[in-house]
Amino acid sequence: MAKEEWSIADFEIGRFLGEGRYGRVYLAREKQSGYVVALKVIFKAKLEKYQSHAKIRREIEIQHGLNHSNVLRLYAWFHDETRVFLVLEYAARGELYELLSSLHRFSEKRAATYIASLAEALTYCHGKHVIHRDIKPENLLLDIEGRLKIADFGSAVKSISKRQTMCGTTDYLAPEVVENKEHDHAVDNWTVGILCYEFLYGIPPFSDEDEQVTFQRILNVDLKFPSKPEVSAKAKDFISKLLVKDSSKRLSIEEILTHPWIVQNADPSGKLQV
Ligand code: N15
Repeated sequence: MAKEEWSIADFEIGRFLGEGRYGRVYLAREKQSGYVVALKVIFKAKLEKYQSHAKIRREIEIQHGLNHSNVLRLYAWFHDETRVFLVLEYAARGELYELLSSLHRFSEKRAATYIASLAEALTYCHGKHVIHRDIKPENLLLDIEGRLKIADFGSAVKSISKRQTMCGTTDYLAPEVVENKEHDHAVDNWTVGILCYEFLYGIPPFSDEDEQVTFQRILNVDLKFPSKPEVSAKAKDFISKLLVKDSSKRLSIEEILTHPWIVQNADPSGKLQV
């Protein structure tokens, strides 16, 4: 599947997969090769309401330049009069979040494997100066082999996603984001700590019905490890070294990958069956 100019006529459209940033995502098949993809449809009218085409174009180009086994591929894009289409990698096992909901929590092996895959993806992206800033279970997908894929690099876009971030996912915000201070890729490392806790305990560490309480718990790093479910001392050590208020003192990505809990538990293939 390599071609200069694509059009919607090249694809058979299948079932609706979900609502992504800016648009709807459908299962699709490229007619010539039979290759199965996820096709995202974005209405230009909707884009105009929020931001310039140039900005979206830049974002597409960033995403298009990324090629890593733990980053969901953007294979191609094209447009017609009214719509922009993104030809994305199809992740057959769907959202990691769904798996976490059905299993309630992950084993240490499963948690460490996903965290290591996430760290590999972040190493790659940080190396290309792409900061994610919106890692959350909903943006993590699983391919047919059970490999983790980061689906959405919303780095350059602020206007629409900001509000959603502020009302939907308070749980994942780093202290420096809550305080509206300058921040860098250490924000992603904080989020790795939040996700790891959520994988092992089934709920994020600072959650509260009252968002203001969550903000306070984040700012105070009010981290508690319940006695049930039982989690190993090494896993708690790992989480404690990521959920550190001073961003310069958090484990670096390299230190994540060499921490004893990761080394001893992560499956090196990154592939896990359910
Ligand atoms: C502006 C631009 C550069 C953004 C580019 N990035 C994205 O559009 C990121 N994005 C990826 N937004 C949506 C998706 C997406 C890709 C959503 C869902 C899927 C996807 N690939 N595969 C799926 C998928 N597989 C599933 C299997 C079972 C149930 C649901 C599934 N969704």
